[in-house]
Amino acid sequence: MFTTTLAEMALLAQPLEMTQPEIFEAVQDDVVLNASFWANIALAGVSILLFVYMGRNIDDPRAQLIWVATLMVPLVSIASYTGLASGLTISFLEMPEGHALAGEEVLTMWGRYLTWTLSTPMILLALGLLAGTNLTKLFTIITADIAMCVTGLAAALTVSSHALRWFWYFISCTFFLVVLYILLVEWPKDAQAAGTDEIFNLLRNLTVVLWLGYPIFWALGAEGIAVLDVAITSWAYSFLDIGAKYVFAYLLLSWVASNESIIAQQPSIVGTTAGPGPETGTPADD
Ligand code: RET
Repeated sequence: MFTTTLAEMALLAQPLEMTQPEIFEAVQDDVVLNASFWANIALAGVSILLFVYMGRNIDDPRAQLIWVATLMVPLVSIASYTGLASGLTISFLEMPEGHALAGEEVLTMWGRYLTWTLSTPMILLALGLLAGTNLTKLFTIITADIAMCVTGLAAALTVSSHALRWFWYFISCTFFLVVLYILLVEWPKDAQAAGTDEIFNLLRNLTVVLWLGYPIFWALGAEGIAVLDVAITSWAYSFLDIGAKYVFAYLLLSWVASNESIIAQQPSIVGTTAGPGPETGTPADD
């Protein structure tokens, strides 16, 4: 009897399962959606070449680490958008009862959330190194950020319960608050001590404003309350990506390439203090 039930379930589930070539075809048929992927593939390709060129003379190991982390951003991006354009990291999911599109199959670009777990830590690593922060804050922000992306992925993939989709979203937002706290409260102090506050504050503002856009578009898009369609949401993410990744990386790398000595003077990252360590010979107060 149990086997019959499973067989029946499999039969019921069949019409919802689309093959990868079918998803690829659906993406190709939606010209606006497809363009949102290819525009980013092209931009990521140009950025990789440009960033390699911009970093060619950076010698200091710490400045090189910022450069490598920054370069990883378009590298992850090109992989991410190739996954979407090929249909590999897209699924059609039937939304649960209570959702605005309940019972309908909604195109879910889950590959985005997956690859953000790789690209966003690189952005934060580069920013943290620029601010001259310590290992504790770097570890905290990066783990909170990865948790934000993974729970965001869970929010997008949960189809058993509408309430649980939003519960995952809420958990993800809580991790996002940790990220925002370090960006807005902790790192500005570190950057001031490191003498990198001007460029840090510019990049921090760009990051905070654009990153806030992601949960907003998630909530408004087909995965959330569905007031925006899938192609518009995809373009919104693609535009946010252009600013949060390529513009951010370009500004950071051009500053690092011409201010390498400031980065080189910062204390070692392996430690738990942001200020100068005992090895710097800082005189005692007394
Ligand atoms: C989600 C939905 C759940 C709640 C929150 C989100 C935040 C996402 C962010 C993404 C940033 C992405 C970037 C990508 C660059 O490659 C997952 C949308 C808070 C902040 C900058």
